Amino acid sequence: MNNYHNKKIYVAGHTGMVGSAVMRALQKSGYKNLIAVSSGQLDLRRQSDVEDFFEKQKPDVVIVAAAKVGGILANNTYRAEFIYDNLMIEANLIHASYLHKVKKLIFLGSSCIYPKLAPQPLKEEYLLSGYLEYTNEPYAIAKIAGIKLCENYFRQYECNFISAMPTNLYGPNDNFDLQTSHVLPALIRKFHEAKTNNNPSVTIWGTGKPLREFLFVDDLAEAILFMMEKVEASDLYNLGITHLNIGSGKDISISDLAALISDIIGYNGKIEYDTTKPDGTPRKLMDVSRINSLGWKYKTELEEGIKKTYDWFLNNYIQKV
Ligand code: GFB
Repeated sequence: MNNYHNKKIYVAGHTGMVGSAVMRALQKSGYKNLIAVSSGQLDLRRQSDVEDFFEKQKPDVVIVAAAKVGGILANNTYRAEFIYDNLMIEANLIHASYLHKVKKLIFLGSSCIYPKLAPQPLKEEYLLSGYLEYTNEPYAIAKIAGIKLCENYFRQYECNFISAMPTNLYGPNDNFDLQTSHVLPALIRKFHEAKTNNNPSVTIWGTGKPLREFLFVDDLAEAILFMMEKVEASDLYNLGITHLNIGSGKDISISDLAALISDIIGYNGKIEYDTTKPDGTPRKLMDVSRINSLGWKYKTELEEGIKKTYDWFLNNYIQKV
């Protein structure tokens, strides 16, 4: 168990859904020495600016929650940005952390790193065992590179840098833009607006057949603190694994998710499917037995998490018409 309570912790990407959840979890756990800087003040794609920041701030722990993220359409549209921005952000933060002797770094990826048709549930060992899903290949390649950066900065420089691979996340401070968001927040907004405007139907993308696993973002934040305090690089790499899957271990079809969200919001109209939009990976359920056996398990069931996210949407995001 590492006690970083008097150490300086830098949360890169602190204003995003994951970064803000990590800040909440750190503050709730009594961590006081936190540093954060907005993307307007520091462009993490600029290597010299990142190294100047580290020279000045000298963080002891770095949590890499900064990334260019989005749903299936954003990934498939801004393909160059998803690979370039994420490669630059992670390479600069990981290299600067090495140069400035950061004691612990946690890198965040996503379950899309796994091959499109790998056996389910996905074990950590399945990484790089097959072709990736086309729609999010740029993002996945960048995140796989981040995992490999952490692993090899451990092997060559003994850096205590580890990677967490969360499943599809949702929760407060999510992105509700209908073009760039992930499915769960998009459906919350679609069903809310359809109910408010008495629309006869809601159109969702694809066939509704794909299955997705979901994890409430505050549960992920607790997993990140758990890994910061209790998982060392040597624990992982000497076991022959390069990262830990973080998820609920349960998945649901997009159609059933839509029906659940519609029911929670109280919408009574029809659900229609726009099959011109991509389905993406048919399924990406992760095996989370490793992190569970180490001592972390998800807490928030999907229905409860959707209700909490809808409440946040109503109190913080709702478009005043
Ligand atoms: O959440 P999502 O955008 O990303 O889409 P992925 C999940 C599934 O929901 C797809 C369907 O089959 C979508 O077609 N879907 C239905 C919708 N209606 C909607 C809608 O209104 N909006 C959205 N966005 N989807 C992402 C990767 O894949 O998963 C990222 O592209 C990242 O890189 C993320 O890994 C976690 O789960 O398919």
